[in-house]
Amino acid sequence: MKEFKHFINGEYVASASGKTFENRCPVDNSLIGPVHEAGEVEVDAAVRAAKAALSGPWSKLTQAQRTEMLNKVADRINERFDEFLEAECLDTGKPRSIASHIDIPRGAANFKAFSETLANHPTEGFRMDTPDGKGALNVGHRTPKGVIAVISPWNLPLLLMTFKVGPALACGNTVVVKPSEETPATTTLLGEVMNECGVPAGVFNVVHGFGPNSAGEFLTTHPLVNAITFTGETRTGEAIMRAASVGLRNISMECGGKNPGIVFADCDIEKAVEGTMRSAFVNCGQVCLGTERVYVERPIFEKFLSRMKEEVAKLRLGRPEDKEANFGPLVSLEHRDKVKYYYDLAREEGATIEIGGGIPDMGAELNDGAWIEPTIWTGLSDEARVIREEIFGPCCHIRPFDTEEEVIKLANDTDYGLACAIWTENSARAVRVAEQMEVGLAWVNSWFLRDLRTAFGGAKQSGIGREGGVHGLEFYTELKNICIKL
Ligand code: NAD
Ligand code: 6OD
Repeated sequence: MKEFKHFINGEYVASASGKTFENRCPVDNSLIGPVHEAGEVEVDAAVRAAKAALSGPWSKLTQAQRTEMLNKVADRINERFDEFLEAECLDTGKPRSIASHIDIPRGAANFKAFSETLANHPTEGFRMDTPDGKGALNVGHRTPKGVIAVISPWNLPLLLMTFKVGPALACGNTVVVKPSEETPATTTLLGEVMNECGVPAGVFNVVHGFGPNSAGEFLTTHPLVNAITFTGETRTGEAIMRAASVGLRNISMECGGKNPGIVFADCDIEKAVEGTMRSAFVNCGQVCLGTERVYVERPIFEKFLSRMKEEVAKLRLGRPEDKEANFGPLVSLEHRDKVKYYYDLAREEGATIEIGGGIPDMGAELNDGAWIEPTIWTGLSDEARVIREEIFGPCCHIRPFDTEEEVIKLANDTDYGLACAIWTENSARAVRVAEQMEVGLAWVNSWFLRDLRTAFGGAKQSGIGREGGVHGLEFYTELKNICIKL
């Protein structure tokens, strides 16, 4: 049995209160082990350790030394790949074939990509005229923002946490991470890697627990936290924004989505089916960028729908270690209740259930797990709640459209604005439509294809700010202008 402790000032520590909660594997609801729940005492200790580390050996490192250290962290994650893989798959139930291609490699890459991009980013400089004719030089100077609180979700636990920790540390900050209560394992393991790579104590800290009246709230309301970076639901983001407003702390928000897929009749239909299958069903549909609304141009609607149904029928549900399996359970029984609620609501709202719609019989060994069927609906009204609310499960609604103008309007008719996927072989149309989409990320003939130098984030209720590449610099550093009179 594993035990998940906090990682504070370079050491694993138990909660003073002795309070723990259970971490269960969603494959069969078996107990993985107890997780210590941080109270105000542990959160305060972690934040103070992070604050102190800002003026310790960490602050003396040059950018090049920091880059070298973070590269080592990336290498060490790769050396301990199998341990990270096992931990991630136990916590989430996802197939190893997926975690070994997405979660763990990206978890490592996040420590290399940002430090290298930032190290090569120029600083702004302006020479100005002055009345005495001698002029002045303005030079931008960036310093770390300070202690960064990182609040992360459960769907891609290592990947999404390191997407923030990587750039935060590359910019010279220190961090206190509060991973999701559902997935404490890989963040806890990362503490060992930090120690192995010589990252000074207090630079990387982890506290476990829940949101309200627990570690999440204690961390985001702590006055010594200088900025908060969050990934999770929009409603949680609102609560964190309220907490951040006290003391005027900066925030970066990566929140929910209700992303459209737009399939034009001039697409390569097999590519569009393959891409939409991934965007709707990979990671059991638990990807913020995932497609829950698919709009298909009428001439190919029937063919596209029938190809999607054929492919869904081929999905293989199974344990993470099952080499044939490409579809795992949802992250928890609680999340399954939420997704199942929407499956039932779809029926009530008049959907035609094209495939799926229920809970599969997985046999005696797995029936206690959080399994759910991959599902396709048609026939819902554009006002249905199933069309408007984020479900975060393996499901999509497919609806025909007739004109480009109509589909742009439909796709944008949402409070969210994270991502879209456009399928067409007409590049002029692809650009025209992409430019009109109210989203932070528009993919054409692809989905979740990531270049870590690019901006990542959402429009509307999907987020505030951009991270990725040099964009994190604005958030993770304080920019000072130094004006030198010549
Ligand atoms: P969630 O909002 O329930 O939880 C996210 C984190 O916030 C967890 O660590 C949780 O404990 C913490 N939290 C909850 N309430 C809090 C509070 N009041 N104060 C401080 N912390 C609090 O989200 P989730 O269910 O873990 O993840 C799924 C959601 O995340 C979906 O909406 C999905 O779209 C979104 N998401 C967005 C992105 C993105 O990049 N835009 C990426 C992944 C997931
Ligand atoms: O690829 C990334 O950097 C990223 N943040 C992906 C988010 C996926 C959401 O579930």
